[in-house]
Amino acid sequence: MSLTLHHCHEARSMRVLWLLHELEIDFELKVYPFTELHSDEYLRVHPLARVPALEHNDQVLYESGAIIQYLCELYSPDQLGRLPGHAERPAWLQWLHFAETIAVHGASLVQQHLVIYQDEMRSATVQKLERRRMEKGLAMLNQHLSGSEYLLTRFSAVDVAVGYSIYLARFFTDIKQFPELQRYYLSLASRPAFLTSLPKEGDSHIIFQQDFYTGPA
Ligand SMILES: N[C@@H](CCC(=O)N[C@@H](CS)C(=O)NCC(=O)O)C(=O)O
Repeated sequence: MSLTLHHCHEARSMRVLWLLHELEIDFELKVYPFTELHSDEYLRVHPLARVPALEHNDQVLYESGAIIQYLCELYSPDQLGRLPGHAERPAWLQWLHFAETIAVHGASLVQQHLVIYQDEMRSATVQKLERRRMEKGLAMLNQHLSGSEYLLTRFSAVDVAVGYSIYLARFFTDIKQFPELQRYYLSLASRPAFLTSLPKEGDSHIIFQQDFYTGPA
């Protein structure tokens, strides 16, 4: 069995890295600088030169949600996954994909704050819109989590998918305004597998050089 994850620190591939650590299976990790994905070699793995990409034997997958579902079905159908027929299967699928509803706004804010570095090219309107739409998603999560430890009845891979999206959102909004969500995130962020998926002290090529990026009010 050969399993290789292509990863950039703090990017969506962190979801897959975190999940692989939760699964406690052997894999090879290839880490790239975020700005250096466009080599001919990597374009042969992922035609859009993005991360994550997962190679499993002769199979290549490059959507984090699909990769999470694939890995759960192979390695943890009953613990981290929920198979068809399980009462929580519809909710499991919904949260898995809801993770991207939050993350797309985070990714847009990364572009606004970190990728576009000429001030005159940034848009205060786009920043406000993206942050507010992201916060609406976080508020909905906050409500859902009231009195619940996890998104489903027990920890599963959808907590990994959504947990990464909250990790990303924290750079652009103060999650203290969502107390249930903050409690949930802090609990996820203390898991050994999450901590192992973070960049290590001194790692270069991290995306976030600051703890918080302030935008227009
Ligand atoms: N929906 C995809 C999004 C993948 C994606 O856009 N990844 C970003 C990092 S978070 C990327 O590789 N960006 C590099 C680029 O766009 O050049 C997923 O969830 O895997």
